[in-house]
Amino acid sequence: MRTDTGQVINLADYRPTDFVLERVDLTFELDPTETKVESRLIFHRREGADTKAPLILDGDELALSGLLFDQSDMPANQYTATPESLTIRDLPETGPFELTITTIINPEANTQLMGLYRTGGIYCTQCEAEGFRRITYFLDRPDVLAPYTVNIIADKAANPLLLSNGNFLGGAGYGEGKHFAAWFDPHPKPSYLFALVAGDLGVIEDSFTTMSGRDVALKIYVEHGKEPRAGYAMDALKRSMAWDEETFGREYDLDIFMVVAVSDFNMGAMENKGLNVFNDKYVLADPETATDADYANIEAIIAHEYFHNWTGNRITCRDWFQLCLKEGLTVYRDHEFSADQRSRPVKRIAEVRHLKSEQFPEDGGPLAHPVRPTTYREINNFYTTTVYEKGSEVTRMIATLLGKETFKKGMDLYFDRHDGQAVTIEDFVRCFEDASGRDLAQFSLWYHQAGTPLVTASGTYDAAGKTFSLALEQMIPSTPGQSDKKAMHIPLSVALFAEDGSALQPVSVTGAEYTGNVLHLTQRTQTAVFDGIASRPVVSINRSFSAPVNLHFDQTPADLALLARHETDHFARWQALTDLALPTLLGAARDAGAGKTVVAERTFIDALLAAASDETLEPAFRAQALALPSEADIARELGSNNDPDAIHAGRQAVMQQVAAAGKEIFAALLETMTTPGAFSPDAKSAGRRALRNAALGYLSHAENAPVRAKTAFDAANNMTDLMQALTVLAHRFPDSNEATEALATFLARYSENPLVVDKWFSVQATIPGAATLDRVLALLDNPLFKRTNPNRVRALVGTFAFANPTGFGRADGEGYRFLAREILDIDGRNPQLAARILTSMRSWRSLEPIRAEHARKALAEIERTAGLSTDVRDIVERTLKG
Ligand code: B3K
Ligand code: ZN
Repeated sequence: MRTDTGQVINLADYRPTDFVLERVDLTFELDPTETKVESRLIFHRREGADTKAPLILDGDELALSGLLFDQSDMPANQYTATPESLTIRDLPETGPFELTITTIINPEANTQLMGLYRTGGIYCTQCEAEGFRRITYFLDRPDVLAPYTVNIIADKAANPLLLSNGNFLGGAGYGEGKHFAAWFDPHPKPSYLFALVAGDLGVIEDSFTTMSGRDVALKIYVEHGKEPRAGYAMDALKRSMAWDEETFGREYDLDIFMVVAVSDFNMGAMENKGLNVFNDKYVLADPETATDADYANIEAIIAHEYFHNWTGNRITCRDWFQLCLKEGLTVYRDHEFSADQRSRPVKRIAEVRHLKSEQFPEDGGPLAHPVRPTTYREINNFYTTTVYEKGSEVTRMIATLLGKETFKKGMDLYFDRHDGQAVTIEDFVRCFEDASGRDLAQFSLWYHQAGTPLVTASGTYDAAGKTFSLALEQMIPSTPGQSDKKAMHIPLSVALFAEDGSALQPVSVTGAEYTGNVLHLTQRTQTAVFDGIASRPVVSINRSFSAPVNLHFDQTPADLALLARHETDHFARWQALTDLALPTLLGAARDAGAGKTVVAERTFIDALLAAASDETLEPAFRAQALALPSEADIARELGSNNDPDAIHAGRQAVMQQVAAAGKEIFAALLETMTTPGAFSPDAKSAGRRALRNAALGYLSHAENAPVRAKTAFDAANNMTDLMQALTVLAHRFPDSNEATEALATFLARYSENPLVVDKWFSVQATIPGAATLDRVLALLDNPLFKRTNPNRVRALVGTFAFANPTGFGRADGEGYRFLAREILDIDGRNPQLAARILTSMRSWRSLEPIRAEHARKALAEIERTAGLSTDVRDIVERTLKG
């Protein structure tokens, strides 16, 4: 493990390499514990570079076993090799030269899952961000692009499959029991996109004919026997390829596109050129084992990795500070894809829920950083929701500001101008400035200023003058390292409605630019005056969540109820329902904390039930409406002095009252929202299941008995229904025989399927209440708990810490101490995984003082430990400091 070196990398220090890499020729002789890697590199000194500068190649835990210069041994006094670097001096001032570097690595011992490692008997690589340097000494940075040839030699029986990036050149037998394969990737790429996979896997095959008529072979590799479960991923892949041609004019550029699913993987998936490697959780699905959410995730992630081929691979990042250049943009592209494949407003609601529950707390806590950071200690800690999801929102705002057509022009210009290059956010933004003629300097602050802006709005109506004035003020909270913030360019989609729900169109708007319903807030305070408004308007602000801001706008419950019923933007209807729910939920948390009776506001209950039973609305939307803001949402809105038990009790009491008032509606939904016929994962059917399952959840509150959920558990014929029934049983009635039996039945039925076993761990890790910690401790000793498998660790330890506020956050602090022990244990094997799970502590300062002190001590315990990885040290120090 690489322990912390304390080294800080700054954007301001960026400079190009002294040497230009022309081509890469790699030969792997695979062996589980002694893989030989021979790397032939052709370089020349960059024009204008220091003629004496040495070549310094990166390494990580490497040992050099051979070094040739133009095929002859390199004199020992001309180089220095350490595990972290290889420095070569006295290299030619001009002209190309060749280096041949040999290293021996041990894939079996690689528990970090970075570089070349083994999973389930398969050789597999993960090189982003800095994993390639664990394979061979290299200029391991994204602005060093070259074409790669890869030769793989391995035992034939154990590794019938030998895969790498690009197109297959050929293969043949190679000595006793061995064979080899050669691959060539003509598209210059950075090392982080390198991939190699070898082993014995099953495959499903298909093909895609591109817009210019080229046939591309499509292959998805999975463990033998799991082939039928890869069909949905293949379908999603073909839809993604067609969509990128239709929407962005982007055509695939190799003869083959491969996806390999592996079970030990640190994240979701990886966009290696032509050879995507996936966590099998985001490939494998069938009705019996995957939920509707799993299907939606597979579709989104298959699309995301495929879309990277243009946004990330063909055009890549100059340095890792530019990560959002590829990630924010590619998330935007996959969001748009899913919106087109499914229901746009429902997709938008899901995106905003995710943004608010994951990114807003990050932006409001000690780990806050700009979408384009300027400094880091460990780049792996910057694959965050800020870079990804806020980065996507920033791209979306560009589209909103410019309009669809001009945005498309800007994207076309970006693809034309920068294909084959490693570029910056400034290069990206300039394309939109050039395409639109608009100055985006102020807008660019979205990349540079951290913190979620707070927009405060207030309206006044002048009946005599028929004018409506909307006063707006923006405030950007201070964040670690950034206290003075400038006013930002915030695009707010605004519409006015009359009391009867009809739209009110202003004759003119002064005080702010207002184009196509978008009001441009560019100053700290600004008042927009809408002329020609015949009656008092009900105002809808930030429709479709046009800007990722917190909005304070005092609206009466009656006005919100009107928007919930009449807004033409369905996202805004959901927002109005949420705004109606929040005061009740916040009040309920306070009342429950003070031992007072909780009373839910009637307008809110009526509006919620009206939406739930409105048959003109799609079921998926109605299900979203019924899913009240989560306990984490309530904590975020309360902001400080949070008591998770009070928040939970208050929310449960509100659920109870909604359930009592809507009992008949929920019973009817349970009867009618069925999905007859064969199972289909399509969005419509999934929406019906979601609504029916929401009703089942409420009925468990109305009836306060496990009977109905048990019946649903027994009757379920798909994983979505089965999981919801199991969740209701385990969470609402954890001590009942029904819950115990259902958990046992579930495990007995699926113990051979690791992805379903993960669900079994997670559903128990999220049972509310202090007692769950004991259950989690017992589960750690369960023979099915595999510490080396990231999905399993996330399913139990991660889910407990991230998604169980009352269990993890129990008042005596035992949950935090448990996490500290686990983090230290995980860090010894897999620093990236440990650091990621540790971010669950990021909101510790907003806890009530006793819990906050327990949390701080647990963090300090980690901080004090010697030998921490860079990853964990970086997170723990920032979490304590910020
Ligand atoms: N680019 C990868 C993430 C790599 C994470 C490295 N720690 C997956 C993706 O965003 O598509
Ligand atoms: Zn990505």
